[in-house]
Amino acid sequence: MKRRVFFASLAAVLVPALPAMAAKKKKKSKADKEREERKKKRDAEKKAVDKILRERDDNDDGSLSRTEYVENADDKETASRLFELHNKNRDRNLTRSEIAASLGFD
Ligand SMILES: [Ca+2]
Ligand SMILES: [Ca+2]
Repeated sequence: MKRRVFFASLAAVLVPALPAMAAKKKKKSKADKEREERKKKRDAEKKAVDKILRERDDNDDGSLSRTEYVENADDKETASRLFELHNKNRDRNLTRSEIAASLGFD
């Protein structure tokens, strides 16, 4: 009798948990993995661009002017050339996407 009560209690605890356990064991699909990889890459890109902007974006407009880019660099001559190289649309600023590209993100 005691044993029956024990198993009944055990079942009462385990049965509601079964769907959750099954869900945890579910293997990640290829699409899930690819989605996670893209998210990781986006997060890394955002983090890297945010860091550059924190360090150099003096007027906090979310982009880098030539002055901000060059004046905050150690090697100003190289920075000047890099600004030209990465400023793809030839305007006055490096946008987030241009900064990301300059860091090797595509
Ligand atoms: Ca700026
Ligand atoms: Ca630009």
